[in-house]
Amino acid sequence: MRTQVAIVGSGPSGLLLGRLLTAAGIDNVILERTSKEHVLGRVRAGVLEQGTVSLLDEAGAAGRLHREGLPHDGFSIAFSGRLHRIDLHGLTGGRRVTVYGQTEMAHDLMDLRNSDGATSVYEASDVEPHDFDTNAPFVTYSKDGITRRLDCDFIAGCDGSHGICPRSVPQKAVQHYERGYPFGWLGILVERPPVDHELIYVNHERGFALCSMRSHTRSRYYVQCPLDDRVEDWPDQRFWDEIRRRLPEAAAGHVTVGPSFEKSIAPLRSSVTEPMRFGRLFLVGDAAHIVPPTGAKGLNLAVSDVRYLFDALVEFYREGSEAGIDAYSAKALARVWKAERFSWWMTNTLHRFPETGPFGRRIQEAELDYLSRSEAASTAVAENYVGLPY
Ligand code: RFL
Ligand code: PHB
Repeated sequence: MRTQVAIVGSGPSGLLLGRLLTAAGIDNVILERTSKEHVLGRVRAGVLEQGTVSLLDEAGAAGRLHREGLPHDGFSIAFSGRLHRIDLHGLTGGRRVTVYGQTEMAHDLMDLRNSDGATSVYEASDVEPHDFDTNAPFVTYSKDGITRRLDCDFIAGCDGSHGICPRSVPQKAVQHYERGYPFGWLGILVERPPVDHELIYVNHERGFALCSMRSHTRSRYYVQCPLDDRVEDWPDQRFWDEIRRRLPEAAAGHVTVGPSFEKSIAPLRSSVTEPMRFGRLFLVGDAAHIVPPTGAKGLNLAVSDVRYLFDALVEFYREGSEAGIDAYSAKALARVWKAERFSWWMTNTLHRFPETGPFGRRIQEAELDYLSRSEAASTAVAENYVGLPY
């Protein structure tokens, strides 16, 4: 089989890149290790920046998002028994975010790919990129026990942090930056109305908590938990008791409990791989960088990478110019590092870090008190939360 762009991974970055390329007349094939159902079963991001929505619009994939997504003009941070609202709309000259599940976005993009008739191979095992330091790269994979070969012009590594593309890059050409955090997020989904019409991030002495949502009737909650906790340690009742203890009284009174239908624990990590291009292989999204979810940046960064790579590929195919391709890594990384910084800052400011002790706690209180009294500080948070310019 031959294509122009071989895309490894059918997460949001692979699907969106595929759709944009198809719409631009550039042939592409997606190779995904798992099944369609598995991709759609993962509950992850919920907050989309305006730039993300714009690119989905450009891809013709935002119809349902505009009907069902929830535009949010602000969010709140609870600390020391107080609530500080970040007025995203007022502080950023009218920008906002949209609450729409990553699962729904993946659904919409898969439906489009189906109607486009573009090729996706699900349950492709042993995917491996080859010869990407030449002008004739190819990818091998197995399907139904048969080894196959996909020749291409370029390989887009959209296969996440545990993917094969990030593992295939020449180790001596790579710089890897990494920071772990000594806790995870326990998240649940419940078919009950959210506590508030906007998100509430909570700094509490028992640990971080977040009240989010997927719709007016479906809530998503998270609490900070020890890294070695297991889902079985958290029956629903314990979760509800814990989140209510961490919330300010008024908000706690608005928690509508119900049976959770999804419960999972995610570790928190920051990492960046530099560069993001190796000859004819590009790393895109989580394959190149991970942020802790506190700033709601992971999916949005994957989408800005797609924006840069798509433009570069169009420039290559339409004008025969490699300038965009050559600039991809530096352009993407400039935005990535700013989102890394913001996500790290949000994480540091809102979580309980056992090792920093009372000093660290006082610094957090001072930081949050300053934030609540300074419009400049709140503006900086708002600007980053709605998304820095591409
Ligand atoms: P994905 O989504 O990990 O997709 C990669 C795909 O590649 C496949 N794959 C392979 N395919 C073929 N061969 C191989 N060897 C392969 N290895 C892997 C995988 O099966 C998968 O289908 O990466 P992508 O597309 O770059 O997308 C990144 C986003 O999924 C991620 O950044 C976000 O989910 C992060 N995130 C959030 N981001 C936001 O912007 N806003 C949020 O509110 C937000 N909340 C979150 C989050 C992530 C979370 N977790 C679970 C880490 C909340 C949580 C709890
Ligand atoms: C979510 O709704 O899953 C969500 C929202 C905001 C975050 C992280 C996750 O910062």
